[in-house]
Amino acid sequence: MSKGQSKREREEALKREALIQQWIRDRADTLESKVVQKSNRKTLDYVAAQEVALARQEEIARRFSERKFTPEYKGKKSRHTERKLNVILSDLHYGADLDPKLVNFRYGPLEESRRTAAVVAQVADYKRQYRHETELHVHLIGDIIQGKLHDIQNAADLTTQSDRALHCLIYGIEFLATEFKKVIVTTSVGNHGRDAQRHPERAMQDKYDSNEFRIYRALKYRFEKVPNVEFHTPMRGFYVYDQFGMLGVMTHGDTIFNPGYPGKIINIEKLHQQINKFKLSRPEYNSIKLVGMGHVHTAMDVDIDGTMVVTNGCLIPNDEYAQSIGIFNTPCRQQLWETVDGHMFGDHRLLKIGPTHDADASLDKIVPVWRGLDT
Ligand SMILES: [Mn+2]
Repeated sequence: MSKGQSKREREEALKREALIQQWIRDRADTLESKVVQKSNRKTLDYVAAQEVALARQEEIARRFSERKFTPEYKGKKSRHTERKLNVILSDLHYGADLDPKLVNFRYGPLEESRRTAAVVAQVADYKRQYRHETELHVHLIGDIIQGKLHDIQNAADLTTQSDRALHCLIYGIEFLATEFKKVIVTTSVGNHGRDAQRHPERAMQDKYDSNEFRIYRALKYRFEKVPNVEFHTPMRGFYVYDQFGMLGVMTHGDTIFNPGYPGKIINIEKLHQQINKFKLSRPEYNSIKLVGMGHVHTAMDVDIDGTMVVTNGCLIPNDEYAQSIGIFNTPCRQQLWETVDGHMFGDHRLLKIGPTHDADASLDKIVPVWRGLDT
């Protein structure tokens, strides 16, 4: 306070100061109350929101507890279902004797025995838990032997080829007959097993008159007395079969249907036309649900306008002929699927065969390695 101020002046100054302080306090109170109000509002909003949410949850819970709809689907019942397991065995080309100096893989007696064993073992391992209700259908549809098609000096002699085919197939089918309550084998001939003297070119007439058909008949007689093996060797170039009232047709695929060039082009549009023509040829064929073929060496399944077309792979690795037309690797596959009432092409599995099987000596317990014509 400066000198010379009167008492009155000092009092005035103090009063002013007190007024300012009061104003600040009042302002602070106002501000404080505003902050409190704001936070109260927020709190109230929050509480209100919680209340609403709770009310909604209660309402939803009440509606759920009062709902009229109760689900009736309780999952699949594990009832007894008759099953037919189908396997296509084709394009085995036994006796081809592929030389690993000329192609990617060797394919001789050891490989063909082990590959056959690998296929039948995979068939036997399929859904073992349903074995008591499963019947096995083997579609043995051609190119069982390599034959003498492109060069009479290539591959094993025909007697050896037949012997090796009989060896592998007898051991293989015998094994399957110990695994399934019933095994039904139906055959169709391919192009490789043709009798070149009778049919130097593709067999158009009496196609059955072939080396392959002779092997099929030998197999049939071999299993004649085995009670759970049935063997059918129809002479016609295709056969129609019935499972649960649904029809399928099987053929090798070099005649009757022409699916395209092995491993190259499979013409769906052309196949569609051929299938339709086939279906129209007889009223009962109209309902055919499945068309199975070998020949193309390419495993494929395609639904063409409601008809399942299943083409098979092969057992033989890529051969010199395939290599010559620019095919250098062929995945070796055989087709396996289950048919149940109402489902012609049900659960499906591609059986894969490859070099690991060639090296697996444990497979010799199922199909021993062929040891020669003099044993
Ligand atoms: Mn073939």
